[in-house]
Amino acid sequence: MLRLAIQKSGRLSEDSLNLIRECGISFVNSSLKLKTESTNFPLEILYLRDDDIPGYVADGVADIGIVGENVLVEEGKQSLTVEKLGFSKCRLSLAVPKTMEYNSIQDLNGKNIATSYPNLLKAYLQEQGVEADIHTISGSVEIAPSIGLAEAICDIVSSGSTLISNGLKEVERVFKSEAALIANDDLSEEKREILDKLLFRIHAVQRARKKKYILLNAPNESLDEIRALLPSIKSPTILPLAEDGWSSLHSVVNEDDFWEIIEKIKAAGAQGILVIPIEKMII
Ligand code: PRT
Ligand code: ZN
Repeated sequence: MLRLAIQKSGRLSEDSLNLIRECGISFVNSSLKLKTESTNFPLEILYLRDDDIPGYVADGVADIGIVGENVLVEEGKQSLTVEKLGFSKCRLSLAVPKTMEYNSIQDLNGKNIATSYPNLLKAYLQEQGVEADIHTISGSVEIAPSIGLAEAICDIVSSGSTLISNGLKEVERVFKSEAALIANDDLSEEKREILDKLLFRIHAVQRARKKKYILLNAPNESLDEIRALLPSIKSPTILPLAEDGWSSLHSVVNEDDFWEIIEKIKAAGAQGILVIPIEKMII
């Protein structure tokens, strides 16, 4: 059985659990439990604080884990990374009071900066040739300037609204982060095999998230033009419609460029276009 550590309750929890469920792995989830076993896959889930996950995986208490890269790199455990998972995207940024005149990172020389990420910040300041005092605090970093604890902060930002509501402005991006799957580097052969099976499923889920299934009707004379606009996995499926001279075309498009493609295929004569989410995609 493979042991997976995920965050018990916080910003990573729901997306981590959803990913495992979308992989077809069932388990009873209870926020009161500290661990649970899957009923249909050799996986046990441990619920932990995110900060403890890299250490537990490094020590082999858990075999694999899901954690933010910000925590992973801060703890110097980036070598455990198996792959990025594409959710919980955020950045670690430097921010100063919005009234402060700020021209470049050099303006932070000699300043006092509050953060929960002293290692990431130290490395960044060194790289930039800035000498500042780092004041490590474990939470509520954004209020440090207003209570006179620090002149600047270095904290996680996603929408930026926390900074704005605390009278701060983002001035430098120190580190870009997203959730990552990590693994102990000394897994037994049996556990490696289970991890490979899990990764196979994760890839099928991730591939599907980026794609849409598209169906459309078109007059036969437009089909070549439409086909050229629709890169499909192999080649699109084309079926005749009951109405003479018309066909139905089925294909797969990238989520990112599907609006652009849809305008073009409409212009080329496509009608009755349906765009459908794909649950799993194995190629
Ligand atoms: O209790 P535990 O220790 O497990 O959880 P935690 O409180 O330490 O972590 P949690 O749940 O807040 O975050 C877990 C992970 O989610 C982080 O390590 C990041 O990788 C990621 N993440 C993504 C974020 C955010 N977005 C985020 N917005 N982590 C924190 N924030 C906070 C930030 O600290 C700031 O207070 O949200 C505020 C800023 O948000 P915006 O949207 O106003 O900019
Ligand atoms: Zn934490």
